[in-house]
Amino acid sequence: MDGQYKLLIMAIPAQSSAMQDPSGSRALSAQQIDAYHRDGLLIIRQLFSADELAPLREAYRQDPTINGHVYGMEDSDGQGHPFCTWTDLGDDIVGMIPRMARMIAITEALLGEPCYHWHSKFSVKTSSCKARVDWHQDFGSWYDDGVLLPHMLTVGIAIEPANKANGCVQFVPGSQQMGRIDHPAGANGPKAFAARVERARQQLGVLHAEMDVGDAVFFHCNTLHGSGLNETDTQRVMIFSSYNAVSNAPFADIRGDNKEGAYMGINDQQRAFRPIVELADDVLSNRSFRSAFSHSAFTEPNWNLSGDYCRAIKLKQ
Ligand SMILES: O=C(O)CCC(=O)C(=O)O
Repeated sequence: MDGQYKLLIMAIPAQSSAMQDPSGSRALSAQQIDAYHRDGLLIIRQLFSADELAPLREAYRQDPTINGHVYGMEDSDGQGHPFCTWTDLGDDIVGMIPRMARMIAITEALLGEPCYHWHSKFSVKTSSCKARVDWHQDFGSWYDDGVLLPHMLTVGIAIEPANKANGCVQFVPGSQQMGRIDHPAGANGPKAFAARVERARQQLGVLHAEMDVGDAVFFHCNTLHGSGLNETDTQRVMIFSSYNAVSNAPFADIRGDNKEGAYMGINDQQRAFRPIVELADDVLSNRSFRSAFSHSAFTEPNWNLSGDYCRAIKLKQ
């Protein structure tokens, strides 16, 4: 299955014209935008330089609990995959990255319209982490937040190198064309879902998104993805920032019971449209931030969920 797929990875080098002039569709070539719509993902090499991310890497190494806010998302084997989530964007590095011009310009070029911030998270595989991220589509749960259209995407940024051995993210390219799949629920749900994912993997192939520090992958909210175990003694540290189209803000009357996403503890106000205050692309290189992550309000996960849907669990520190 693996490796059947030959993705033409579009790369723009650091300090390319896209970053110097990150406005609208000029951020990407037409070929890159076409590739995203075909594959449901687009990898941009060196969207951030290692120097820009160095203070964040250092802060994470000093405090991998992120001020005590890391929790586990339980996988299908009952293991906790470390996450730490935020929706409000402040003036520390993690609050600034999602607002930087290059992030917004590329997101809007791919969505084809203005965007706002949905949420961001650290997603980490420590060397001791025995968890995987089970295959899923993000829209599987976001749909139940009351959004009408899958006009949403996520940017995954490698803060530390991500490779096959330490559990880089895996994608089924083109799977966004399947539309939203029913996620595990009810008696036959998990079996049918697993069979459908397996069919998709066989037919469309799997891409391991190996990334160096500063590389980024933009992916559609219906693109199937997940990740395996970290078999190394390195840390796989990534930030995922998700965006919704401004025109696609949730409607209360179509809101469902988002059991799959409830564990993150994000409320309706935090999902509603809030204008994004865009920042210049030099805020990291100019060190205009107050701290790496000490000035962000992280969400408090929902600890008390029961049933066979995603759960937040405490991690051993
Ligand atoms: O960190 C990973 O491996 C995947 C994270 C993910 O799938 C998600 O946050 O939706």
